[in-house]
Amino acid sequence: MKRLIIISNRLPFSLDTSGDEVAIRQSSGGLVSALKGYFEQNNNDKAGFDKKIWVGSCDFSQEDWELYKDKLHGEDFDIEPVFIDPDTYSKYYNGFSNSTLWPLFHYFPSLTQYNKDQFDAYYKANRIFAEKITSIMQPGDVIWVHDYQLMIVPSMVRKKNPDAVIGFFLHIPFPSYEVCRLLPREWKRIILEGLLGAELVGFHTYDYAQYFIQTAKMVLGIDTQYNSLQHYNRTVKADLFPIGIDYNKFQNALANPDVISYRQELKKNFGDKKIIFSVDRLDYTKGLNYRLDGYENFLERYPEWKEKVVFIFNIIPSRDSIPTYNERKRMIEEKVSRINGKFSTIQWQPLIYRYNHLHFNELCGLYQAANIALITPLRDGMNLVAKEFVASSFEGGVLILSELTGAASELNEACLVNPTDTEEMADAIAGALSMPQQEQQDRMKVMQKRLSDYNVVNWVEDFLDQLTNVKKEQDRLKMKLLDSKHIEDIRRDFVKAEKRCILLDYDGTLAPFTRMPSQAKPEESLLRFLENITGDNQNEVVIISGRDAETLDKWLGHLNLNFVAEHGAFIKYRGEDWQSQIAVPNDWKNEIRPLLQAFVTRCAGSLMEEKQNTLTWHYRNTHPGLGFIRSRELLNNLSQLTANTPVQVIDGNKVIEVRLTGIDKGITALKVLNQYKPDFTLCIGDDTTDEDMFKALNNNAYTIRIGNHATSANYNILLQTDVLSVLKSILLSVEKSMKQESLLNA
Ligand code: GDG
Repeated sequence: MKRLIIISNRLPFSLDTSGDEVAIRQSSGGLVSALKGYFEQNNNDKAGFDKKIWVGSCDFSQEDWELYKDKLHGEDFDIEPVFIDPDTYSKYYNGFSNSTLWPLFHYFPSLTQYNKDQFDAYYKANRIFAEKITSIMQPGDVIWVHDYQLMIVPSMVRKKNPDAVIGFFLHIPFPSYEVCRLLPREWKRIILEGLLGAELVGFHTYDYAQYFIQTAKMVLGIDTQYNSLQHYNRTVKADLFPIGIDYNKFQNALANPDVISYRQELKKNFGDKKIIFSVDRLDYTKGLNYRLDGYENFLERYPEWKEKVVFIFNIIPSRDSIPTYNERKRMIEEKVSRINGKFSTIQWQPLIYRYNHLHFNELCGLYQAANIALITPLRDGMNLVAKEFVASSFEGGVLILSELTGAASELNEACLVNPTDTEEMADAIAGALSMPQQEQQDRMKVMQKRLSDYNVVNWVEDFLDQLTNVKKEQDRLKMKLLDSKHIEDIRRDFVKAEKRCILLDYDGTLAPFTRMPSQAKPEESLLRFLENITGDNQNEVVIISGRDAETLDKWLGHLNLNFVAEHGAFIKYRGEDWQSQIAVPNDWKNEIRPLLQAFVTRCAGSLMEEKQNTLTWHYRNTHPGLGFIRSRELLNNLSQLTANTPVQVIDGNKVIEVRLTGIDKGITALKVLNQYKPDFTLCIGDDTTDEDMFKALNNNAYTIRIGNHATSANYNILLQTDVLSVLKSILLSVEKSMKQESLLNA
């Protein structure tokens, strides 16, 4: 059975047990509106889920749940409530979620609290959610975690269920790195690693996704490529999925008799006055104060509109147990009274303020009756109200929208304003009031087309499709992963063979990368292993590296090994001297060296390495963004400088190398094999330069690449730290490997 498990902080309803009959009250809010839309419309969805389950916390006790759960059958989904004790819940929800993450992610660092106790409660609550998910999970389930309250859940679920399919969607903005870095380091790391427990992390806009990728790069130092992030042995994708609305629900409301009569009543009450409308949860991110200032500025500077316009200003109660929210309410109410006091006449009140929930029909009636929707948050992940107003339009209407909402990146035909610029807002209101009807309709049509083409069902399906694709991509890679059965097959051939050649790259394969190339000296365990296998005359072990001959001699020269230095410029067969493979003079380096030196100066942390036949620019220790940009510039410069020369440029793993053409590890590996004519060949490497070997050896060798890159090698090993144990299991006979282990442990 294919099941979709949705996880959000709150279940989409509450239970009212105060009367004789238990009543179910549906909650309002962006996420609930969106997902309910999907569940209701789409019982036979494309993804083919047989069952949908919603996991969330609730405002009823476990006892009440047991009593009333049967009443909840018949919904479009099953319900799995999560019970969190009130103290933890308050610190997790009012505390860390809404007094740390919410203000910070909406660019209100001055309102952000940093409280360890609250972070711990957030961690604990996330763990309770993760445990609940793990307890109901079955193989094949798709897990979709929602929003900022649950950012650690993906990694917690992953830990217990390594093969789980997990998606995460963030409904609020992801802030730029400069803002995100204000969080204490440990919290930042836990949160980012939490998100990277998912396969796919979704955002509303391109910018949010980019900020996330950059922050992950800066904080965790991980590798990224476009929108893929390499986290340990997994590839995680970050992408944008601008949330849609249930478009038809708002279009259908145009023909709903209750909505029509409410709309007509409104129109009758206000006569030919133009209606400006807004509805928001009470929240400092919504820019309510500036909006009132903007309206006041309009009334002052455009007196010709006096008595011809009315602003219906709706506030929906929200988070009233957090002190900041209550203070704001008082400030707003004072401002509303002041504006009304200043401009009202006996027959006209310019502002109608309401502080309560609206019935859906009432909301639609207001959307339809309004000439202008004034939606001006200081920050908003998306803002569904703007989209709902557009979907409700039937004879025009103008959307005035803050440029700092996610919706602004999709609704270009709206009048975009900066929400703090009260003068611009006033001008936009005046402009909208006198905009010709035809222009209003033209703009609306373009936006409506976009909203109906990508509605909430498309949004859900798009996200789930991408999630499946990322998982498939991971599985494809997994099929190449070297497992114990492959090891056994390779080992069997190794044992049978009379002459064996083992070609091993050094950096990133036998030794981990270090800050400075000179620090990557071989570990004692590696030296003992090499000594052990080279003790058998049937084995020819070749260290095939980009390193210079001197370093290889210094670190490994005392062993019974073959060496290839500088990718093949020099070869040293076992017991012989180094032989140069190059007949051309090295004066090309004089041209290239100054350019590389200039890039060292232009990019702090980078360094140039000069070998006899190679010049290398390393940028592993630079700022990741800057290093990458400079490397692209350098490649560009080099391609011009090396045109029509015998020199090639290689774009490696955080290095750019310049060396003579005709020298590569592939050609060199064939030379070595020709020398020894083995009946068993094993070749391991980690870099682009090793791909030459994998291709050249083709089907005549077992080839393995470290990391999860696409490769011509037969297999991948994900981590460099696993290389030695893999080599031991293949190359040491059973008795020898036991002896080796005991030697190592001695
Ligand atoms: C978060 C992000 C993002 C509101 N009051 C009533 C009511 N609503 C409905 C609206 C709309 C929804 O709630 C509000 O959506 P928003 O997008 O404005 O905001 P948040 O709830 O803060 O949601 C936000 C969203 O997630 C989705 O990803 O857009 O940026 O902050 O659908 O119609 N509906 C009714 N009565 C009300 O009183 N019937």
